[in-house]
Amino acid sequence: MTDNDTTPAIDRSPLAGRIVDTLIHRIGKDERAARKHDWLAATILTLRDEIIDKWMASTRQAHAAGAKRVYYLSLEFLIGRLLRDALSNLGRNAEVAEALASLGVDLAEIEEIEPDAALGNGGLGRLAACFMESMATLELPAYGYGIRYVNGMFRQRIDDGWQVELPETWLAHGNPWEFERRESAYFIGFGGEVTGNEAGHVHWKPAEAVEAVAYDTPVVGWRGKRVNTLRLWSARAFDPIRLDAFNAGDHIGALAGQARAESLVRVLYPSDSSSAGQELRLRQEYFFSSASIQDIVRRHVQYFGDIRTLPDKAAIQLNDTHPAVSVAELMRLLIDHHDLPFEEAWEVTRRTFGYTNHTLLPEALESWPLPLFERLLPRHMQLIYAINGRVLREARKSPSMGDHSVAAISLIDENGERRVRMANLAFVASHSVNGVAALHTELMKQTVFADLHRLYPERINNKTNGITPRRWLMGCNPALTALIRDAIGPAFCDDAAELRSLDSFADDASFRERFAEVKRSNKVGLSNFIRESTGLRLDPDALFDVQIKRVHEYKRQLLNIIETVALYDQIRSHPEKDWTPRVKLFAGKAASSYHNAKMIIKLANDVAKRINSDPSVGGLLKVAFISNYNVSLAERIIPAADLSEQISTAGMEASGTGNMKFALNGALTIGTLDGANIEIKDHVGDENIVIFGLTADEVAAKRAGDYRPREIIEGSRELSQAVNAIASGVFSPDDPDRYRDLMNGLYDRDWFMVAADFDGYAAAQRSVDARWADRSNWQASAVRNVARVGWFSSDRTIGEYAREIWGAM
Ligand code: 26W
Repeated sequence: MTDNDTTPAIDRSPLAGRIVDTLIHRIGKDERAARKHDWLAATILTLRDEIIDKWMASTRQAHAAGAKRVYYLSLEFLIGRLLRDALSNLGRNAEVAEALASLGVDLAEIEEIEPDAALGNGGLGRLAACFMESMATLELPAYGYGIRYVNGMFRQRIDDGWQVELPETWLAHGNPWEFERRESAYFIGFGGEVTGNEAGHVHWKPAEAVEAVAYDTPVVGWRGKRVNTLRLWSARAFDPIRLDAFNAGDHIGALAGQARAESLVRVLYPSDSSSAGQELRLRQEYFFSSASIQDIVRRHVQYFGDIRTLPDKAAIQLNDTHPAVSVAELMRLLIDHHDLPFEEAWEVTRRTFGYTNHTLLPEALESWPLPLFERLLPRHMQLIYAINGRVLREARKSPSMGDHSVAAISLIDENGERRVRMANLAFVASHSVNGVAALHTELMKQTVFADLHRLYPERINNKTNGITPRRWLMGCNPALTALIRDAIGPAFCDDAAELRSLDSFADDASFRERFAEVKRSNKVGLSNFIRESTGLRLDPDALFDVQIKRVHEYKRQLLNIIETVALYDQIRSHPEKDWTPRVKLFAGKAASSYHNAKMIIKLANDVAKRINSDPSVGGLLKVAFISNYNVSLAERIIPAADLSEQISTAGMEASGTGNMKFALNGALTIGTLDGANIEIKDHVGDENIVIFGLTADEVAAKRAGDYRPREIIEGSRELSQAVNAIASGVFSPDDPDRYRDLMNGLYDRDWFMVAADFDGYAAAQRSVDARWADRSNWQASAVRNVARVGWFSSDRTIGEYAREIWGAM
């Protein structure tokens, strides 16, 4: 920071004056003592003061209009950093940068130290964040509800190639964006017993309870037209300290209640491999569901008086089944607190809820052991039995429902240990059940929800995911945004479909030239970042081939790594050939209890180490694993990508949203016919995407038949050499057997069909090399990708939800 004594206060803009005022009076520092974090906080607080007026106006407007409100319930909100988004949505970027510069502060530098709000795992959480921004942009009165995790998603460090999980301390410097709402607090009970009186009134007397306290963060829509609220719940004990125990000398035990309450909001998805972990997860789900439903009901009654009109004035969307217990909670409030008869309560509930499914993976379909559920939520268990009775009676009336179908529809899984099926609960209690891409929605109908779909054929619908172009183009790629604006004007900033006008520029050599320059400078920026953080030097003229996402076997990072090994082998055997210089970039976290995913991370690092230090491949191939993948890292990497890896086993990726972000930033996709890749192909055209591999039907047929991966591996020279090299320790000389099991998994079972798709993938990669050689053609395809993926804006998606599910537009 500069020596401020020489800056005459008189030259300061009013905005600069306000920032300094905030620094002094709210942070308690003067300009000399202020450090970057203080300037960041002062800037955010100053901006927040301005946002508050719009925020209140938005609330008043919705109230005056008697508008229907949308409630988006999600256990994850991966919102990342907020300052840049807020500044650009308010159109205040230049002004704030100037004010800060006059104070000797660099806006870009303080933006860079804002911590990522990493309150999510991956796609589902980031989708919730994009949706929040689009709902504000489309001026829908909407609230997001979730948990204010103190630590959120773990921070990933790579130690000698291994993933190490560290707590993310995003709140360490406080959170200037949020408002604590001490007045919005709710009682959340657990356990205890249920009694009934002669009048038929049921009473639940919980054995323990915590208080849910709201923290509100403003969400600013594009052009600041509307500001919505993201309301995250924290937990506190009713008795922060038991004085009797404390005075008796039990100083730790006296604080146990508070510690217990806080454990509820400590981390995102504590490992669910132990039953203690499982119970905590169910407690989290009920905690935030109950607080949110109580809040929604309170607001409705306050504004509209009669709880029976709830469905006309509120739409509640369940982001996957994590908040599905909300269904039983609303039923409980309607019946036990508002005296509605069961049938009427059920009608209100069904008209209010919608459910979005995000995965068909059986291990990700939530179900709770019945004894656990009953012990923790005895009243909700009764209501679930009652709902189940009603649904099963209805099912039995339908002639097409045999015993098998009725059992599949039941909310209780009776196979083995009895469990409560949350997806079935969410399905029967919603008027709309949607998938997140066309293929995914079809597969929902054919597989997990086949019987429910026959009983309620109108219910399942598709809403293909989208991404907000404010963050994923204008925010992360200002150079490309400026170039597009020069070419086609600013209309695309308000309507991403307008990007279409860029299409003809694909044929304009001078535009392609400038487009290529933007990409190159983004690649230089990323290379510098990687050099600073890992020491690795990259050639910005090489093809940047990128796979960044959660590490999971179905996403097949392993396919990419094995192909990298095969390519390495070929370059070494034929150094004389005209190889395309490539950089393979990986980033992603593995769930802490997911052994194979962690081995895949280690393998990527081992392969990188060997290849990067082998002089015989020269500069032709480099591999990097970048640690701690999060939203901010994605914003840095995506604008610099040439090739986007979307190579999941067909039928397994519900949609993918990274695929959309890359295409919007001018990367070509190499991918399978899975999730939204299929729709991206339809939009960009077959000639502007590289598709390979089995289709979802073919995968299903192979799994049902006799798939023999060993024969396939042995039949492919390239594949068997790569797999054998990995299995025999070529990349792990310090522990030659390290990858034995991982590779044997491919020989013996290969559930994710890496072997079946390998040759197709390798051939597709060589066709990428050939395309890359014709650089102007490549650039033309890249431009067409940008021009043709405007449809994947989350504004389009939210418009569809609002009209077709929420009745709110
Ligand atoms: C056990 C609970 C559980 C299960 C799965 C928690 C979290 C998950 C995933 C992380 C859910 C998820 O992120 N799904 C992704 O949702 C995106 C948004 O719809 C899709 O684009 C991705 O294909 C899907 O994997």
